[in-house]
Amino acid sequence: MKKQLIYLSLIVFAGILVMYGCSSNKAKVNPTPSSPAATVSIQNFAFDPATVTIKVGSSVTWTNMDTAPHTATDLGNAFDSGSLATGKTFNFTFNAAGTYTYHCLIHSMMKNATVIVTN
Ligand SMILES: [Cu+2]
Repeated sequence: MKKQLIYLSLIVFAGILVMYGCSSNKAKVNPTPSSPAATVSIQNFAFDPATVTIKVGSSVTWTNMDTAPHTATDLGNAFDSGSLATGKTFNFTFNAAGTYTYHCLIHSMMKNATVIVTN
């Protein structure tokens, strides 16, 4: 009986670990509905909004509103705006679903921005 209890608690513990592992990846999923297209302002050394959700085949347009140059660079190399001067825009169309995490190559604190592309 005691052995069964130990097995049971091990199984529950493993289950919690698995659930935690899965949810930690998906915790950042934005519950807002997917948009046909999205715009992101780069302002005050931040991407605003930091997360956008779009449908496959839609595009995101970034606009640099700062006086400093910025980039929008995907960590998985799906897209890279290159250096955007003040007022410049970059547009990218996402043809594959997934979560794209991007950052600014010039400013290391501008990180963890995401584009979520849904089917
Ligand atoms: Cu920057």
